Amino acid sequence: MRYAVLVTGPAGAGKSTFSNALITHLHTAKRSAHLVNLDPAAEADSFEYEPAIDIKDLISLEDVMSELGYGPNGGLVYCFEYLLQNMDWLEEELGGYDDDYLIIDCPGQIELYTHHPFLPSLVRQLNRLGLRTCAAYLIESQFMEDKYKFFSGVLSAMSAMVNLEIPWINVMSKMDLVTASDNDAASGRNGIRARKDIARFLDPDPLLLVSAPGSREERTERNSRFHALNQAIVQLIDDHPLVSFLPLDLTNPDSIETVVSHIDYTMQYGEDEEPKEPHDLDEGDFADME
Ligand SMILES: Nc1nc2c(ncn2[C@@H]2O[C@H](COP(=O)(O)OP(=O)(O)OP(=O)(O)O)[C@@H](O)[C@H]2O)c(=O)[nH]1
Ligand SMILES: [Mg+2]
Repeated sequence: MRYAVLVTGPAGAGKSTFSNALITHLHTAKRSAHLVNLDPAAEADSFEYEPAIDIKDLISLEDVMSELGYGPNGGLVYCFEYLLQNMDWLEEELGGYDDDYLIIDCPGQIELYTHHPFLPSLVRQLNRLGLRTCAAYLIESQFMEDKYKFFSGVLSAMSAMVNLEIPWINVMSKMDLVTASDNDAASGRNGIRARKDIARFLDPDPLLLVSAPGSREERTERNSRFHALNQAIVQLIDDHPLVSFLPLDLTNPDSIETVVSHIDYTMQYGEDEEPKEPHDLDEGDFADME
């Protein structure tokens, strides 16, 4: 069985860094994992691991911009559409990987996750080719700085989930930039939070996060229409409680392990594997006991 993890999320969320960390972690656990780069704008020297499959071997943003005269955003959309029209290339590239774990590092253009047909088509193709696929959607811990920013992150995760309809986990990345301890203020670039405040964002109850009706916060909000809009959005999120986040702190191996075990579970990794027969013991196996 082949497995694919789509590492998704907005620009700069830490997708490429997480993809590399995931591969290092899987290799340490003696598991076979390969990087697939789907970002036609990625710099060649930005990868710690050489991508086993690289969209830039099919088409690169640089070529599209210089040869077809596209700007950077139109050029990216052109690259994705080109890949969709050349799926046999991807099929051929994937052909060499059996029983492998492919980490697919996706680009950060938000339109890919909201309305563009690229990722849903890609997922259909991967399913057709028999790959068991799940997605990890990353938003970074600075989204916890402010509840309105946070709700926009939750909405982007929801729309991406609804768009793709595959097993899914949401990850709050760069948790090393948030610290729960007053004694370690230097490490908390994105602010110091009490543990319970962090927990409120990771498993959010939106109605509790938003300012209560009649509260001082609500009364001092300059624009009551802004407040009403927020209430409506929060109610929507509350009515569809799809989103909670796993914290990811790349400086802590236990944190990566927890995220990996959720990905494995989500994809039912190893469920179809035949149990390995123990080899017959012979005298050599007892040599060091003598
Ligand atoms: N402190 C900290 N910085 C991180 C972490 N992950 C990524 N970064 C930094 O965040 C920036 C963006 O990281 P990338 O991994 O390139 O993010 P990306 O999502 O692949 O970005 P795009 O592909 O451009 O959308 C880089 O400067 C990284 O060094 C993290 O866990 N902690
Ligand atoms: Mg990247």
